Amino acid sequence: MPQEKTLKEATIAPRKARDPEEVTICESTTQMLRKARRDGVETAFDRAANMRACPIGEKSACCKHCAMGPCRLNAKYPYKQVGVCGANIDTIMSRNFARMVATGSACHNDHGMTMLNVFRDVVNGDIDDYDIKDINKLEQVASSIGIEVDGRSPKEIATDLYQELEKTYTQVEGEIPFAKRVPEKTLETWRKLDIVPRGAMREVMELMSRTHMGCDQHYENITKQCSRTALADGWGGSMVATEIGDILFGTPSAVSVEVNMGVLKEDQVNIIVHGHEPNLFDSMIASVNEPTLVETAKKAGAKGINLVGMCCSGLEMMSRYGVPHAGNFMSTEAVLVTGAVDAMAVDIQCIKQGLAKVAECYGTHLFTTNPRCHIEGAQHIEFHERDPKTCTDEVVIKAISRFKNRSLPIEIPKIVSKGIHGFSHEYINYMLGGSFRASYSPLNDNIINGRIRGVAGVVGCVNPRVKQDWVHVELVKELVKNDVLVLQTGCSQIALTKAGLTTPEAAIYAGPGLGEVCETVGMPPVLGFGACVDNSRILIAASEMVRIGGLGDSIADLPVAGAAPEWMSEKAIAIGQYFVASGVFTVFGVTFPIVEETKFHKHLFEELEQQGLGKWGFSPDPYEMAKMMINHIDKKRKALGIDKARERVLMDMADRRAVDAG
Ligand code: BF8
Ligand code: SF4
Repeated sequence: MPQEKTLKEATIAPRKARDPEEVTICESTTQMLRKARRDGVETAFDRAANMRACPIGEKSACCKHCAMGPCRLNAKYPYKQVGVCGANIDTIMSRNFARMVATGSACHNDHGMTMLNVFRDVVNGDIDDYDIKDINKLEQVASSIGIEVDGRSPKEIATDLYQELEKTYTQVEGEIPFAKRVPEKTLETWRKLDIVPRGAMREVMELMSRTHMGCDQHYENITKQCSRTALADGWGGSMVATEIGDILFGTPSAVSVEVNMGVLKEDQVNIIVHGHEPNLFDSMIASVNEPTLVETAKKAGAKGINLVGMCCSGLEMMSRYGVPHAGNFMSTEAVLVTGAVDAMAVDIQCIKQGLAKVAECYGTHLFTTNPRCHIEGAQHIEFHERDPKTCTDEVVIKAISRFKNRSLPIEIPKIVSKGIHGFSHEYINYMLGGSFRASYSPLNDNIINGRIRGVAGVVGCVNPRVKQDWVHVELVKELVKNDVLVLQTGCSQIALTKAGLTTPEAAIYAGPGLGEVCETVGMPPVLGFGACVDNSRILIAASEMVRIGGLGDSIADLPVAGAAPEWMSEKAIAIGQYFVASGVFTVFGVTFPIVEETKFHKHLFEELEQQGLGKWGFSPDPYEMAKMMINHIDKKRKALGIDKARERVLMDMADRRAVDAG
């Protein structure tokens, strides 16, 4: 049996082993980590237990930007030393931080640009396999940046939209197109600080150039370019990815979805798509529904072909089509341990190289599909948007043959959580106001009258340095208990779904004010917005709250806060920086890559706010994090003069309950 042989060959005895219950609260992952241990298979959880985070790198106190170094400073005495070139701790840390922002922004922009290229090819008739699914959205996006839509054909509008949005990437002077959507006062602040993005390629290039040895050596000036590059992500590449995704694949609206490893089916061919761009997934949906392939699967003894998603690819398709989702980033190796996955197809970003070894152990086909992402040991079948099914059909065929030859025992955790997802900005408008008076006014009203204390975006990764999902879940429970409405994206949204907080019934976790609103509208206290690029939906929601009025003139005035409690990726740092630059207090957990009590730290954690932007915060503790966010929300309520309203509401409700009880 070739599969048995590979399983034995790959056997690794972890040096240090932590109890699965200690490293995750996800029951499926726990069960699979136990099985992995029995099978002698290693995962990132084991590697994290055996790889102590480098204490110097963790605080960003080292530099390897030239061969006079690498230089490392002492994080305990940061100002005692400088690098060989004389760079001090603030320069070294801000340059390292800048490169994280540049990489994160580059990732989202690269993704957005791929989407835009597909859109161009669809409009020009060079691609037949995709189409413009949402004409309404096309018109909305076009008119939001000043493109005439009345009396014009979708093709005319789309052609102009493509040409305009291309500037998001390629423009060298001026302001990116979606700057037009930024609330006026926020944009004014950016102009004053000279941080309005020109074009993403230029901003990323300039940030990389500035961080070369001997170039920009003032942390404040580096931070400015960090903001501009990060804003080119949030209001640029990510926003294009979201909007074009909606135009091509449909704008999400509330949909009930099954999440967790129990969505795998023992008697079916199981295929997982993991990564970030929706193109591969959309074509995979077409392939698994291809009658000849379904027939082949049946002939191989399968009841059918079961397609599920993971990470952000999964979120893209669960929000739009209700496709089941098997789990977040720290479950991608664990899911292969079920032995039930016949093929996993990946595209870009957050794809652990460790998957190749685990896939080999269980005889799962691991396919890379994107020219940007090959993995040693994985099979590469390149995906071309102009001919997408050649790749996805082949993945399905290989998956069927693996199903036919399954020889290892299969163990699928019987755990599934249902949740409601697909809360696009457009759907929230409709949900709150109905189709005739779609509006954010009810949201603003409920914030002003105090039923909803404020809004928090809780987003981002999971990280084996902390207990998987736990920080997310505890933080969100604490926030909703205190009447803070939570918006979610990314791996966080999956963590909360598994914990049961994305159903309308979860209103019982909410405080009395938020609970009442949830019950009236029939919505969960935690609204899933989708993948990480869909953090741009949160920016749009915040802008809409400003536009509707009553909550200040800029995003920085709103009673809102953000958090990425289990972050790990450079994309998360770029997202954090664009939220901060947009005016949002943003708290990160796990660790923060800066030495405390340094000038650069003070700049990010205090001074940016004084410039009219948001600011960074840090705490690894979910309760402390919630407290920081709630205090910030209350500070903003007070500044808006709406702090008293909340006291009245809570008193009213207590009175009402007393009356009811009577
Ligand atoms: O972009 S939340 S682990 S999957 S980086 Fe990655 Fe983090 Fe998950 Fe999607 Ni986002
Ligand atoms: Fe050292 Fe300066 Fe070179 Fe960095 S750029 S490695 S601090 S000499």
